[in-house]
Amino acid sequence: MSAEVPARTAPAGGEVKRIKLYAEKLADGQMGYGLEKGRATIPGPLIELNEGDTLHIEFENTMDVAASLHVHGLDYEISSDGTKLNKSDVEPGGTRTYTWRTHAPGRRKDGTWRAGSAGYWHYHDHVVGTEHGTGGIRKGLYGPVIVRRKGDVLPDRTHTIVFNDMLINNKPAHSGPNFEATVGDRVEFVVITHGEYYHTFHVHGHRWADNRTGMLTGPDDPSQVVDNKIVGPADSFGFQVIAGEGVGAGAWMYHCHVQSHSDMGMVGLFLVKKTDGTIPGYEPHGPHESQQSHESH
Ligand SMILES: [Cu+2]
Repeated sequence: MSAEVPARTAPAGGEVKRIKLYAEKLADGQMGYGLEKGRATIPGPLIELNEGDTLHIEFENTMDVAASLHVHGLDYEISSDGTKLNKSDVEPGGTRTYTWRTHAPGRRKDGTWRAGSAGYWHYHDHVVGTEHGTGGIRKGLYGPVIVRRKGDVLPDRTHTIVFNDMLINNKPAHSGPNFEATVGDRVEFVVITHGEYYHTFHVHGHRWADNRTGMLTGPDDPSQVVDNKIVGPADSFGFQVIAGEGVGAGAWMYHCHVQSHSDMGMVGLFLVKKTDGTIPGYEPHGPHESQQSHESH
């Protein structure tokens, strides 16, 4: 159990990395990003970097409408903005390399402090439907980005939860997504909001610190500990929990806490199993397909 041995931590960055990313139409009319042709998902793949890394993304648009890639929080030149305004979108069938850079924090020559890139960020289309990508985002063209600082604690597993209009990860209302873990696992959540509404993200039985990492650095860390957070369009944050810590296994709900939104189905489950694989008091019913997760190695 990961909470009983020293946590693994992020190394220093400085690497130059390359990936391919595809924008694709999905069978149900939605749209997704994927690392391989035919494997697009909603949300798109988790992109993880360490402060100081550079990422070159060879982006291929396999769709019949122009699309793009626009990132929040990272450093990019205007040619990697991913907007029609700067002609950095990609025509149907076209490819373009977007370059994202990151940096560690440090003191400027004028004595002020420059923030580092570390954070829970996200990327999305900025072209489909309107010049703000309103149609692309609505159909699923979005995904998570994590930039870690040297020494940040690494999770066993990362899950992404996107409140997009009244849906979670573009799945039908009342159908999750659900995420599985075993008691003691160190589980990381990236929470992103898109669309027209403000929401409140709440998870049962677990809480986090309202700061960059979602974790307290020690007994004197003044960050507020919360289990509920208001989020609006294009907000993103993340945190880690030890699954079932102090509370045990169970089907723990997470949901938007705007009451009418919960009632309309903005609800999923954090399914925390005992080591024997069982979940006390939980009888699966209805659609409860578990989401793919990003396992750490
Ligand atoms: Cu809501």
